Amino acid sequence: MLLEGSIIEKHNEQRLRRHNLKLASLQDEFPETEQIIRQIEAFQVAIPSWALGTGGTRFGRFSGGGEPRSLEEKMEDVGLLHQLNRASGAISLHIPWDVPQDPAAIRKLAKEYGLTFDAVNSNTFQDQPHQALSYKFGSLQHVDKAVRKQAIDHNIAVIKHGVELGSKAITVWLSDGSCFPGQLNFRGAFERTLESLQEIYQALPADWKVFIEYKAFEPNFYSMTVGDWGQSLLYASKLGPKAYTLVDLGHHLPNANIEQIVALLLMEGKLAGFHFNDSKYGDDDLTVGSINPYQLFLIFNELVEGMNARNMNHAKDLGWMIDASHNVKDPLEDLMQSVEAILIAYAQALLIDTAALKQAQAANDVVRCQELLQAAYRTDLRPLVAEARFRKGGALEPLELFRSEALRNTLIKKRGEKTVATGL
Ligand code: PSV
Ligand code: MN
Ligand code: MN
Repeated sequence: MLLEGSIIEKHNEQRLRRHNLKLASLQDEFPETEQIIRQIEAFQVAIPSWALGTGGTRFGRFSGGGEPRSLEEKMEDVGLLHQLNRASGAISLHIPWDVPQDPAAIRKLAKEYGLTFDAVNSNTFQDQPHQALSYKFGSLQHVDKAVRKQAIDHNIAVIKHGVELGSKAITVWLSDGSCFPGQLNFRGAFERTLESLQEIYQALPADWKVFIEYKAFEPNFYSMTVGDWGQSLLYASKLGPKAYTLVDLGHHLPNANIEQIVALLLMEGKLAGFHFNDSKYGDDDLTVGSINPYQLFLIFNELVEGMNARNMNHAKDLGWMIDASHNVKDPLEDLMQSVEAILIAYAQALLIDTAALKQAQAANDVVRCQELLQAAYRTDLRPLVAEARFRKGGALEPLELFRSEALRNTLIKKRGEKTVATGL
């Protein structure tokens, strides 16, 4: 562990009086605070292994130093995050960026850090150095059966890696599609992709799920073979009960009503979970809640309402993950901000007076509906999130502690100024 427990205790002692005052004021106003704190305590958000280094863009990459050089160091980073916020107890691996050489040792390390392995991700959007056939014109959709087989085999190998680590799902994101009209027969591409996915589906262990992630554009700019939730849901429905649709918030066309998509996928029992991030234009992968926190809150409103209606376990029945990374922030600080934004939105959604909202909806009282939502959204629930963290041994102000202890410098000293994490 990079951080001694006593440092967190000291940090908390210095802030406890102020924190308790803010908490008491919320407890005074809202009888449901205790219940909300407990629900936040149970909630964990998985960290993608590829967000621990500076993301970069296709124009350049500016490392901040001390980036993890191996899977073990990525786990060390997530372990540190989890120690600080007690809400990042899972890591999601991307193969082949994170191939575990010694699974037993990796599992042992995860245990030491208190981490579990979230969904594993396959990668058929890049050609790897020793790969026989190219994915330039697609992978699971490819017109050449041999390329499809190579991509299918890769996905099956990813499942095997996941089994060794205790993951329970594979996320398939395909860059397949076309860049120009006429390049692709849409129906043919769909059918070939479905057939390939069926083979991957057959390889799933009994207790596994496959998450089909859609994306409107990039790297293909005319059509994407899994371009929207309709297409993903078609694949998931045709595949069977172990297949679900994964929503990455940045993968929609501008102004899409993501909360409505989420509500309907949940209603159909086909929502896999999330890749949380935020965006202004496209797949910007910006820090969660940095551009449009109200949308995030509205999504959580649908989630809480829908999961309650279906008697679902908020913490366990969906996949909660971040997919954000970029060029200008310290990746660990950025992830702390993202996790915090998710927990705040969740807490605010839990605060909504749902009985009153139902009544107002039934009475077509549109003004009251808006007032009820915004009353929750405009309440500062940060003390509840901090309290949940505190009760689990985390820091009241994780970001502040990360800075005051100069933890990035510790990482730089350990790993070097010019390290590059494997990934995009
Ligand atoms: C694609 O844009 C994506 O969102 C998928 O989840 C990939 O696995 C990930 O980003 C790769 O960076
Ligand atoms: Mn994603
Ligand atoms: Mn993306």
